[in-house]
Amino acid sequence: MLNAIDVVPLFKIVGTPVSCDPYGCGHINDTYLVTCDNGYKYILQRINNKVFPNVEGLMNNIVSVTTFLRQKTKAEGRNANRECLTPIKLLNDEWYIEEKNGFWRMFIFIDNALTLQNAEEPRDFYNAGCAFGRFQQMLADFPADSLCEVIEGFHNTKQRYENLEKAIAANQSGRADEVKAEIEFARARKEDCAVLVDMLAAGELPLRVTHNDTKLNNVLLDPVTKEPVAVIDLDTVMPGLSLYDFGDSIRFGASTGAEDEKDLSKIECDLGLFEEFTKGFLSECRSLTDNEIKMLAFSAKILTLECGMRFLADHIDGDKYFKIHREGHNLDRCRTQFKLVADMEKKMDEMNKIVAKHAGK
Ligand code: ADP
Ligand code: GN1
Ligand code: MG
Repeated sequence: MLNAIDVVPLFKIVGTPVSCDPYGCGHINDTYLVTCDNGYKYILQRINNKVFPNVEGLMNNIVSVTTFLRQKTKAEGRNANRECLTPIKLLNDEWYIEEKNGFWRMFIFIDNALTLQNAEEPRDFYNAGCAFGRFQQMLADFPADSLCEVIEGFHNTKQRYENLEKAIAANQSGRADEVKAEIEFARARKEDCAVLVDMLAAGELPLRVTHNDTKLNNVLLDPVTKEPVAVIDLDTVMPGLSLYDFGDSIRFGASTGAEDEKDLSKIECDLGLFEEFTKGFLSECRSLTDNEIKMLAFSAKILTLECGMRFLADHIDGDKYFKIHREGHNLDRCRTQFKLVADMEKKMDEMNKIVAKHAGK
């Protein structure tokens, strides 16, 4: 069985590795920063194989999307090693290695860039909006049908609702009775869960290539100018709705508190931050249809509800999916999401007005 440091020399790196330390705050993969004697740095990751059973499909997606983005970036005369996630091959020319301890892959470390867990100033969130809007715009002519669906129904909120009901029925942890209020909160919004899925099925919303995990900490910013540097964490890139990327960004980044804040009085949806992201996203992503624009504000509520239901289902399942760092961690996360949903419901008219203002409608 290999440890992270033992895997490093199997990749085509420049220099001799001198350290390999855990890095970042992701909920899914195990991430390490590798530093070499010559100053070169790399990100080594053990892919969470329980979450991503089809590692080959996942890596094929990442390689084809990053190759496409790198070509476009270079054609615009820009630095693709800094602005695009860049996978590193193994000595045997493969993109990942499977061994007893898991599946490993490596990327160039994008140095001198910030990962924020929350916006330090409103402009950071505007810049995140630009980054994700631009990401989607750049992939507008990428052949979507060449990508595999890495996690089936990832943002199918209707299916996520059904999964929650299944978790409640199975009650593997025995905790279902302790979370009656949260279960009722989700059940009261069952109809909402079907809206985007049904619009997609009816052809009222277009299928696009989307990121699907647009947390603020999945975009890197320049530490001086705070302008976007790169969009990272491409594990869930696959066909989806533009609304998934917009909604998930708002869920995480427009909250006034951390995703796992225990003091719910600190949690609300900050309309100033909502406006910053909307402005940035719409300035870069220019091809949205009228229906997409109409549903942007609503998507923020739905993606937040969906994530809350996923945390709740995982709490009831006994914390099998998301990494937890304390007892009840997933329940705390669920509660912040539901608090945000309730707040967004109150603010929906204002959110719609903000969208209309920046969409020029
Ligand atoms: P997870 O899926 O677990 O969230 P990520 O791919 O987002 O894993 O990586 C976790 C963190 O590691 C990111 O939030 C970021 O801080 C850092 N990171 C990942 N890839 C890179 C990279 N290529 N360059 C710089 N930092 C990175
Ligand atoms: C996970 O990988 P990370 O930490 O960026 C999750 C997202 C959730 C998010 C909640 C593959 O994202 O869907 O919204 O946690 N990723 C996966 O924080 O399930
Ligand atoms: Mg991440």
